[in-house]
Amino acid sequence: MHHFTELADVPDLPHLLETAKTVAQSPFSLDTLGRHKTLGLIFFNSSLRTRLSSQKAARNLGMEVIVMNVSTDGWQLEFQDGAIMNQGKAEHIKDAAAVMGSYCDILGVRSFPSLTDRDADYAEQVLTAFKKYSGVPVVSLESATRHPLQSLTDVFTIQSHWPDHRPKVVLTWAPHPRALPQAVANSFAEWMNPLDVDFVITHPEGYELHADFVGSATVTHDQRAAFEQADFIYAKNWSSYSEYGQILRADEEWMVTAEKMALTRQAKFMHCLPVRRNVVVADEVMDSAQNITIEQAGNRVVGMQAVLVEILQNIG
Ligand code: SN0
Repeated sequence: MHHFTELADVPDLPHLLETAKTVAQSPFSLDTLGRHKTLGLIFFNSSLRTRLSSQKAARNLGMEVIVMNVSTDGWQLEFQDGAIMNQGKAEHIKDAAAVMGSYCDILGVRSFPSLTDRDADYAEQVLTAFKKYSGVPVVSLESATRHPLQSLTDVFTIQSHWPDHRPKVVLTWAPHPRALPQAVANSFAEWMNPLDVDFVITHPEGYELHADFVGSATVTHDQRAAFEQADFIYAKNWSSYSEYGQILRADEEWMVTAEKMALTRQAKFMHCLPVRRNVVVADEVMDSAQNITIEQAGNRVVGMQAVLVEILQNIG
Protein backbone atom coordinates (compact mmCIF):
# COMPACT_ATOMS: atom_id res chain seq x y z
CA MET A 1 0.00 0.00 0.00
CA HIS A 2 1.24 3.52 -0.82
CA HIS A 3 -1.21 6.23 0.33
CA PHE A 4 -4.10 5.54 2.74
CA THR A 5 -6.76 8.18 2.13
CA GLU A 6 -9.80 6.17 0.99
CA LEU A 7 -10.93 2.58 0.50
CA ALA A 8 -9.72 2.65 -3.12
CA ASP A 9 -6.13 3.07 -1.85
CA VAL A 10 -6.30 -0.37 -0.21
CA PRO A 11 -5.10 -2.97 -2.71
CA ASP A 12 -6.37 -5.95 -0.64
CA LEU A 13 -8.87 -5.28 2.18
CA PRO A 14 -8.97 -8.88 3.52
CA HIS A 15 -5.16 -8.77 3.72
CA LEU A 16 -5.21 -5.46 5.62
CA LEU A 17 -7.76 -6.90 8.05
CA GLU A 18 -5.52 -9.96 8.53
CA THR A 19 -2.62 -7.61 9.29
CA ALA A 20 -4.84 -5.82 11.83
CA LYS A 21 -5.66 -9.14 13.51
CA THR A 22 -1.97 -10.04 13.75
CA VAL A 23 -1.14 -6.60 15.14
CA ALA A 24 -3.90 -6.92 17.77
CA GLN A 25 -2.63 -10.35 18.85
CA SER A 26 1.05 -9.38 19.01
CA PRO A 27 1.55 -5.60 18.90
CA PHE A 28 5.35 -5.76 19.32
CA SER A 29 6.26 -8.51 16.87
CA LEU A 30 7.39 -5.95 14.26
CA ASP A 31 8.99 -3.49 16.67
CA THR A 32 12.00 -2.87 14.39
CA LEU A 33 10.10 -2.54 11.09
CA GLY A 34 9.99 1.26 11.49
CA ARG A 35 13.56 1.71 12.74
CA HIS A 36 15.09 4.97 11.44
CA LYS A 37 11.78 5.90 9.86
CA THR A 38 9.84 9.02 10.85
CA LEU A 39 6.07 9.53 10.90
CA GLY A 40 4.94 13.17 10.70
CA LEU A 41 1.48 13.97 12.08
CA ILE A 42 0.15 17.25 10.72
CA PHE A 43 -3.04 18.62 12.26
CA PHE A 44 -5.13 21.44 10.82
CA ASN A 45 -7.83 20.53 13.40
CA SER A 46 -8.30 19.16 16.92
CA SER A 47 -7.68 15.52 17.68
CA LEU A 48 -7.51 13.21 20.67
CA ARG A 49 -7.85 9.58 19.56
CA THR A 50 -6.19 9.96 16.17
CA ARG A 51 -3.27 11.85 17.59
CA LEU A 52 -2.59 9.52 20.53
CA SER A 53 -3.33 6.22 18.78
CA SER A 54 -1.13 7.17 15.80
CA GLN A 55 1.81 7.94 18.09
CA LYS A 56 1.34 4.69 19.98
CA ALA A 57 1.01 2.66 16.77
CA ALA A 58 4.16 4.19 15.29
CA ARG A 59 6.18 3.58 18.47
CA ASN A 60 5.03 -0.06 18.58
CA LEU A 61 6.82 -0.38 15.21
CA GLY A 62 9.95 1.43 16.39
CA MET A 63 9.22 4.62 14.42
CA GLU A 64 10.09 8.18 15.40
CA VAL A 65 7.12 10.57 15.51
CA ILE A 66 6.93 14.33 14.87
CA VAL A 67 3.63 16.06 15.65
CA MET A 68 2.62 19.56 14.59
CA ASN A 69 -0.57 21.60 14.82
CA VAL A 70 -0.09 23.67 11.69
CA SER A 71 -3.14 25.88 12.11
CA THR A 72 -1.93 27.19 15.47
CA ASP A 73 1.87 26.74 15.34
CA GLY A 74 2.82 26.99 11.65
CA TRP A 75 2.85 29.73 9.04
CA GLN A 76 -0.48 30.45 7.38
CA LEU A 77 -0.54 28.34 4.24
CA GLU A 78 -1.53 29.38 0.70
CA PHE A 79 -3.14 26.65 -1.43
CA GLN A 80 -3.96 28.65 -4.57
CA ASP A 81 -1.70 27.86 -7.51
CA GLY A 82 -0.05 30.98 -8.92
CA ALA A 83 -1.15 33.18 -5.99
CA ILE A 84 0.59 36.52 -5.56
CA MET A 85 1.44 36.13 -1.90
CA ASN A 86 1.32 39.74 -0.77
CA GLN A 87 -1.44 39.20 1.84
CA GLY A 88 -1.56 37.31 5.15
CA LYS A 89 -0.43 33.86 4.03
CA ALA A 90 3.30 33.34 4.51
CA GLU A 91 4.04 30.01 2.86
CA HIS A 92 2.78 28.02 -0.12
CA ILE A 93 1.69 24.42 0.45
CA LYS A 94 4.02 23.41 -2.41
CA ASP A 95 7.03 24.41 -0.32
CA ALA A 96 5.69 23.46 3.12
CA ALA A 97 4.62 19.94 2.04
CA ALA A 98 7.92 19.34 0.24
CA VAL A 99 9.86 20.31 3.38
CA MET A 100 7.71 18.15 5.67
CA GLY A 101 8.16 15.28 3.22
CA SER A 102 11.92 15.70 3.38
CA TYR A 103 11.85 15.27 7.18
CA CYS A 104 9.43 12.33 7.20
CA ASP A 105 9.01 8.92 5.55
CA ILE A 106 5.22 8.92 6.01
CA LEU A 107 2.94 11.93 6.59
CA GLY A 108 -0.41 11.80 8.38
CA VAL A 109 -2.66 14.79 7.66
CA ARG A 110 -5.93 15.91 9.30
CA SER A 111 -8.02 18.59 7.62
CA PHE A 112 -11.74 19.25 8.02
CA PRO A 113 -14.05 20.70 5.36
CA SER A 114 -15.06 24.36 5.22
CA LEU A 115 -18.73 23.26 5.08
CA THR A 116 -19.35 26.38 2.97
CA ASP A 117 -17.85 25.45 -0.44
CA ARG A 118 -18.99 21.94 -1.34
CA ASP A 119 -16.99 21.63 -4.56
CA ALA A 120 -13.75 22.68 -2.87
CA ASP A 121 -14.37 20.37 0.08
CA TYR A 122 -15.19 17.37 -2.10
CA ALA A 123 -12.08 18.10 -4.24
CA GLU A 124 -9.99 17.43 -1.09
CA GLN A 125 -7.70 20.42 -1.62
CA VAL A 126 -5.45 19.85 1.41
CA LEU A 127 -5.00 16.10 1.04
CA THR A 128 -4.44 16.38 -2.71
CA ALA A 129 -1.73 19.01 -2.19
CA PHE A 130 0.10 16.83 0.34
CA LYS A 131 -0.04 13.85 -2.03
CA LYS A 132 1.22 15.99 -4.88
CA TYR A 133 4.01 17.92 -3.19
CA SER A 134 5.31 15.91 -0.18
CA GLY A 135 6.84 13.06 -2.18
CA VAL A 136 6.02 10.53 0.57
CA PRO A 137 3.06 8.25 1.37
CA VAL A 138 0.15 10.19 2.90
CA VAL A 139 -2.22 8.79 5.53
CA SER A 140 -5.52 10.62 6.03
CA LEU A 141 -6.14 11.38 9.69
CA GLU A 142 -9.66 12.51 8.60
CA SER A 143 -10.08 14.68 5.55
CA ALA A 144 -12.88 16.87 4.26
CA THR A 145 -14.92 13.91 3.01
CA ARG A 146 -13.58 10.75 4.67
CA HIS A 147 -12.13 9.23 7.85
CA PRO A 148 -10.64 5.95 6.62
CA LEU A 149 -8.63 5.12 9.78
CA GLN A 150 -11.88 5.28 11.72
CA SER A 151 -13.68 3.10 9.17
CA LEU A 152 -10.93 0.46 9.09
CA THR A 153 -11.16 0.32 12.89
CA ASP A 154 -14.95 0.10 12.67
CA VAL A 155 -14.78 -2.86 10.29
CA PHE A 156 -12.24 -4.56 12.59
CA THR A 157 -14.44 -3.90 15.65
CA ILE A 158 -17.58 -5.22 13.93
CA GLN A 159 -15.68 -8.31 12.81
CA SER A 160 -14.60 -9.01 16.38
CA HIS A 161 -18.29 -8.97 17.48
CA TRP A 162 -19.58 -10.86 14.42
CA PRO A 163 -22.81 -12.71 15.35
CA ASP A 164 -23.69 -16.24 14.21
CA HIS A 165 -25.87 -14.83 11.43
CA ARG A 166 -25.46 -12.21 8.66
CA PRO A 167 -25.38 -9.01 10.74
CA LYS A 168 -27.61 -6.00 10.32
CA VAL A 169 -25.54 -2.82 10.63
CA VAL A 170 -27.38 0.50 11.01
CA LEU A 171 -25.83 3.93 10.53
CA THR A 172 -28.16 6.40 12.21
CA TRP A 173 -28.03 10.16 11.98
CA ALA A 174 -28.37 11.87 15.40
CA PRO A 175 -28.83 15.50 16.44
CA HIS A 176 -25.95 17.86 17.26
CA PRO A 177 -25.67 21.56 18.12
CA ARG A 178 -22.84 22.21 15.59
CA ALA A 179 -22.53 21.67 11.85
CA LEU A 180 -20.27 18.61 11.47
CA PRO A 181 -18.62 17.07 8.39
CA GLN A 182 -20.14 14.15 6.46
CA ALA A 183 -16.69 12.49 6.60
CA VAL A 184 -17.27 9.80 9.23
CA ALA A 185 -20.65 8.81 7.77
CA ASN A 186 -19.37 8.83 4.16
CA SER A 187 -16.41 6.68 5.08
CA PHE A 188 -18.38 4.25 7.23
CA ALA A 189 -20.78 3.72 4.31
CA GLU A 190 -17.88 3.30 1.88
CA TRP A 191 -16.33 0.57 4.03
CA MET A 192 -19.60 -1.22 4.90
CA ASN A 193 -20.60 -1.68 1.26
CA PRO A 194 -18.09 -4.44 0.43
CA LEU A 195 -18.91 -6.39 3.65
CA ASP A 196 -21.42 -9.23 3.76
CA VAL A 197 -23.86 -7.33 6.00
CA ASP A 198 -27.40 -5.97 5.79
CA PHE A 199 -26.42 -2.29 5.75
CA VAL A 200 -29.09 0.31 6.53
CA ILE A 201 -28.70 4.10 6.74
CA THR A 202 -31.38 6.10 8.53
CA HIS A 203 -31.64 9.88 8.67
CA PRO A 204 -34.24 12.66 8.48
CA GLU A 205 -35.16 14.11 5.08
CA GLY A 206 -32.53 16.46 3.71
CA TYR A 207 -29.58 14.53 5.16
CA GLU A 208 -28.97 12.26 2.14
CA LEU A 209 -25.29 11.41 1.70
CA HIS A 210 -23.65 11.52 -1.73
CA ALA A 211 -24.79 8.46 -3.74
CA ASP A 212 -21.20 7.30 -4.31
CA PHE A 213 -20.87 6.62 -0.59
CA VAL A 214 -24.37 5.20 -0.03
CA GLY A 215 -23.74 2.49 -2.65
CA SER A 216 -26.20 -0.37 -2.21
CA ALA A 217 -27.26 0.51 1.35
CA THR A 218 -30.96 0.58 2.24
CA VAL A 219 -31.91 4.16 3.13
CA THR A 220 -34.92 4.95 5.32
CA HIS A 221 -36.32 7.99 7.14
CA ASP A 222 -37.95 5.64 9.69
CA GLN A 223 -35.36 5.31 12.46
CA ARG A 224 -37.42 2.88 14.55
CA ALA A 225 -37.94 0.52 11.59
CA ALA A 226 -34.22 0.66 10.89
CA PHE A 227 -33.38 -0.30 14.50
CA GLU A 228 -35.53 -3.45 14.41
CA GLN A 229 -33.37 -6.58 14.64
CA ALA A 230 -30.15 -4.58 14.25
CA ASP A 231 -26.89 -6.09 15.54
CA PHE A 232 -24.88 -2.84 15.41
CA ILE A 233 -26.11 0.73 15.86
CA TYR A 234 -23.55 3.28 14.63
CA ALA A 235 -24.63 6.81 15.57
CA LYS A 236 -23.20 9.94 13.97
CA ASN A 237 -24.30 13.46 13.28
CA TRP A 238 -23.54 15.08 9.96
CA SER A 239 -24.65 18.35 8.39
CA SER A 240 -26.68 18.40 5.17
CA TYR A 241 -24.96 17.58 1.88
CA SER A 242 -27.74 18.93 -0.37
CA GLU A 243 -28.18 22.17 1.61
CA TYR A 244 -24.48 22.12 2.11
CA GLY A 245 -23.21 22.42 5.69
CA GLN A 246 -26.63 23.37 7.09
CA ILE A 247 -28.27 22.08 10.28
CA LEU A 248 -31.82 21.25 9.20
CA ARG A 249 -33.01 19.94 12.56
CA ALA A 250 -31.58 19.60 16.05
CA ASP A 251 -34.53 18.26 18.05
CA GLU A 252 -34.03 15.30 20.33
CA GLU A 253 -36.41 13.04 18.42
CA TRP A 254 -33.47 11.32 16.69
CA MET A 255 -31.35 10.81 19.84
CA VAL A 256 -30.39 7.16 20.49
CA THR A 257 -32.23 6.02 23.63
CA ALA A 258 -32.62 2.76 25.58
CA GLU A 259 -36.20 2.53 24.33
CA LYS A 260 -34.93 2.52 20.71
CA MET A 261 -32.07 0.12 21.52
CA ALA A 262 -34.74 -2.27 22.87
CA LEU A 263 -36.01 -2.69 19.28
CA THR A 264 -32.67 -4.22 18.26
CA ARG A 265 -31.16 -7.66 18.70
CA GLN A 266 -29.25 -6.40 21.75
CA ALA A 267 -27.20 -4.35 19.33
CA LYS A 268 -23.75 -3.07 20.12
CA PHE A 269 -23.67 0.73 20.22
CA MET A 270 -20.86 2.39 18.25
CA HIS A 271 -19.68 5.98 17.75
CA CYS A 272 -16.32 7.38 16.66
CA LEU A 273 -16.19 9.79 19.66
CA PRO A 274 -16.15 12.54 20.82
CA VAL A 275 -19.87 12.17 21.53
CA ARG A 276 -22.31 14.69 22.98
CA ARG A 277 -24.07 12.74 25.74
CA ASN A 278 -27.82 13.25 26.00
CA VAL A 279 -27.87 14.94 22.59
CA VAL A 280 -26.56 12.24 20.22
CA VAL A 281 -27.06 9.36 22.66
CA ALA A 282 -28.62 9.10 26.11
CA ASP A 283 -26.48 8.30 29.16
CA GLU A 284 -28.55 5.13 29.70
CA VAL A 285 -27.08 3.74 26.42
CA MET A 286 -23.55 5.09 26.90
CA ASP A 287 -23.43 3.64 30.41
CA SER A 288 -24.86 0.25 29.38
CA ALA A 289 -23.04 -2.98 28.49
CA GLN A 290 -24.15 -2.52 24.87
CA ASN A 291 -21.78 0.43 24.45
CA ILE A 292 -18.53 -0.68 22.75
CA THR A 293 -17.20 2.80 21.93
CA ILE A 294 -14.23 2.54 24.32
CA GLU A 295 -13.13 -0.76 22.77
CA GLN A 296 -13.73 0.83 19.34
CA ALA A 297 -11.48 3.77 20.26
CA GLY A 298 -8.86 1.36 21.65
CA ASN A 299 -8.84 -0.41 18.30
CA ARG A 300 -7.70 2.82 16.61
CA VAL A 301 -4.15 1.79 17.56
CA VAL A 302 -4.66 -1.52 15.75
CA GLY A 303 -6.04 0.17 12.63
CA MET A 304 -3.21 2.71 12.37
CA GLN A 305 -0.56 0.11 13.14
CA ALA A 306 -1.86 -2.18 10.39
CA VAL A 307 -1.78 0.72 7.91
CA LEU A 308 1.77 1.67 8.92
CA VAL A 309 2.92 -1.97 8.62
CA GLU A 310 1.64 -2.23 5.05
CA ILE A 311 3.10 1.15 4.01
CA LEU A 312 6.47 0.44 5.69
CA GLN A 313 6.67 -2.98 4.01
CA ASN A 314 6.05 -1.24 0.69
CA ILE A 315 8.71 1.45 1.32
CA GLY A 316 11.20 -1.33 2.19
C1 SN0 B 1 -15.54 15.44 14.14
C2 SN0 B 1 -16.46 14.98 13.02
O1 SN0 B 1 -15.99 14.73 11.90
O2 SN0 B 1 -17.65 14.89 13.23
C3 SN0 B 1 -14.47 14.41 14.45
C4 SN0 B 1 -14.89 13.00 14.63
C5 SN0 B 1 -13.74 12.04 14.72
N1 SN0 B 1 -16.32 15.65 15.33
C6 SN0 B 1 -16.41 16.85 15.89
O3 SN0 B 1 -15.84 17.79 15.40
C7 SN0 B 1 -17.24 16.98 17.15
C8 SN0 B 1 -17.09 18.32 17.76
C9 SN0 B 1 -18.16 18.69 18.77
O4 SN0 B 1 -18.28 19.88 19.03
O5 SN0 B 1 -18.87 17.83 19.30
